[in-house]
Amino acid sequence: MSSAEEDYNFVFKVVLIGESGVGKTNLLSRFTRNEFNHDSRTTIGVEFSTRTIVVGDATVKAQIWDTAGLERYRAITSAYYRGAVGALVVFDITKHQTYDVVDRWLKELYDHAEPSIVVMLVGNKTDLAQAREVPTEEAKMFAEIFQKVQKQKQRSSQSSTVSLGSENPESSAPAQGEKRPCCV
Ligand SMILES: Nc1nc2c(ncn2[C@@H]2O[C@H](COP(=O)(O)OP(=O)(O)OP(=O)(O)O)[C@@H](O)[C@H]2O)c(=O)[nH]1
Ligand SMILES: [Mg+2]
Repeated sequence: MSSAEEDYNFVFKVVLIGESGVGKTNLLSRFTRNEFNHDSRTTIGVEFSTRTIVVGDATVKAQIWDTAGLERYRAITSAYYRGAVGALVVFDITKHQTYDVVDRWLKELYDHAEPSIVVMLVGNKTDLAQAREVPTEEAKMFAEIFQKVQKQKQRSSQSSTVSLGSENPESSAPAQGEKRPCCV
């Protein structure tokens, strides 16, 4: 490959989701360019940036998709969840309303993304601790409960797939010498 930036072993797609104004675009610009903008404009649709990092022996290119939080772009943005291996669900610790709707964002995510997606809940704007409306413990507890429920769901869907696949194998195989009615 031509440049160091292009020299990588894996590309991981990650999506940033959450209410408008929680700071998704700034999280991304800080991570990819170390930039912060005090009056950034609302994102229209989706944008993406990348940053290549070394993890153990592998060089990983994180391809991070920043989505618009505004409701009117929802149909466009949810189309970008497909193929993502990770998602950051972001809320603003100084605005309880942005935390109250996190479960809606999660539902939206799981409706469109792979069930195996790794999700992280991010309480942003921690520099404004004096205006905090969402206690850390509350958000932590929510994340832990959500993770447990999600794991249980995954386990039960895996076991039902196995039992569907292996259910009564004799019933689908014709007995020796027996002829099954078939199609024309
Ligand atoms: N104090 C403080 N302000 C922040 C922080 N992150 C973002 N902001 C400010 O919050 C406002 C919204 O930030 P954005 O990054 O544009 O928010 P967004 O989530 O991308 O919003 P949409 O694109 O509309 O979905 C901007 O004025 C930012 O400067 C932070 O960590 N601390
Ligand atoms: Mg934005």
